[in-house]
Amino acid sequence: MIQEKTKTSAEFMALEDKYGAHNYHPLPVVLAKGEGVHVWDAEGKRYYDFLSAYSAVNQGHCHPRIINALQEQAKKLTLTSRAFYNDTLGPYEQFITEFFGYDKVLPMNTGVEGGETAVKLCRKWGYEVKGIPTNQAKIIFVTGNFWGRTLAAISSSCDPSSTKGFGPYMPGYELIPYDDLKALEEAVKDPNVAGFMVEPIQGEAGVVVPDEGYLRKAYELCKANNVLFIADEVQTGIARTGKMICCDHEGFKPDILILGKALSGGVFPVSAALARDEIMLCIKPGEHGSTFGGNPLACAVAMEALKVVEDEKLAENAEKLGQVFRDYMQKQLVDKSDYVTSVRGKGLLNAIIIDDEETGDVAWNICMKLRDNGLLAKPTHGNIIRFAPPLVMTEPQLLECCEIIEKTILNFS
Ligand code: IF1
Repeated sequence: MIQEKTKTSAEFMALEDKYGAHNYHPLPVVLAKGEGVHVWDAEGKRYYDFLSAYSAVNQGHCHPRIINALQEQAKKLTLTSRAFYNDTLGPYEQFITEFFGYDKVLPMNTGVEGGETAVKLCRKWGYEVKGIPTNQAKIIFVTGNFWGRTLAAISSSCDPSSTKGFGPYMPGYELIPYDDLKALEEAVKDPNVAGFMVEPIQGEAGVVVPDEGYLRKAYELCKANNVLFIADEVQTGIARTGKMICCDHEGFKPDILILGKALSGGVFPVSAALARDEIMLCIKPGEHGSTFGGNPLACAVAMEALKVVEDEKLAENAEKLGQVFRDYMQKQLVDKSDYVTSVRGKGLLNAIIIDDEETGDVAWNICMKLRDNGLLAKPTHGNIIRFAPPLVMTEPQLLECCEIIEKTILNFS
């Protein structure tokens, strides 16, 4: 049998262009292998991964313990559907609810399904517990939010690239500015408001960090007005910002916690909505779910992925290395480069802001040069470059990456 010649990166990109929907504009690099903080392209060139699949690979690519959990479970039972019980879902539900301190979990697959679950739980609670008149429930979102691509998710977006051409939109949503307690204080006075859904740090918007205390005060305003505080921790959760969930920085527990991405270490789509019984039991048998939600493979992978985060102290590492990263960027780039106006973030969710009003593609070209220099990152919203490496990175590796970023930008023209 003639050995098929391995394709070049160009050939792989051509295949995607010819046979795949054009719903992305990827950086031109074709990845073929991942291990820990590194990925390799089709020609065998190694890179540091500074995107971590948008914070889904916090535990590092192909973590051996998580891969092993996947392989072992895959040999036994992968999917039963929820038509029957199975021997992994209950132990997983006990594990994850004890891990995060909630009564119950509703297991789903993608982050946006976690968000949809939270919206449905919140509305149902609004009618059955708060006593909002039928179909009058409102949920408050903030400008700059991003929680996925479904029609329910984009209905809360104010970004034309998410909304244009997909109307009509879901009713019952209200938008207020992010990091604006006055606006929230006004909005929650409406007796028909059932919930407030917010990202503790806005990822897609460009790693927008609210003022210290905003989240805690927002939570207190919700509490005082019998409104559910819903934390979308799909991107900020699972140790990314230096705590297990980002709300831990301000010492309160969201009424509904949405997790996804690194809940599986990037090995399998696993998401979850966690809540206390008063909220969770508003959804009755047959009112919500999904074919793959809580499947045995997902349960085995997610349990091991969470154990890895705890055993390897990834939150502590993210807290420590995040400070090193921001200090380095401030000293070597913000203070020295005409291109970089600021650095911001928490833990290992950070971004630098590129001053490129005139061209609009400086950030992209910097990312192309970073790729040439062996580090992968991608801009968001034009002039913001997000830097989010796997949380298993060591300090020497981080410093090596800081030098790559510094050299690339200081030599950029
Ligand atoms: C893409 C963005 C990041 C999320 C938050 C829910 C979801 C996401 C805070 C939905 C998903 C992903 C989507 C992915 C790229 C990535 C992304 F650029 F799109 F916005 F991270 F910032 N809540 N974010 O960030 O989770 O359904 O995707 O599993 O669509 O390209 P999902």
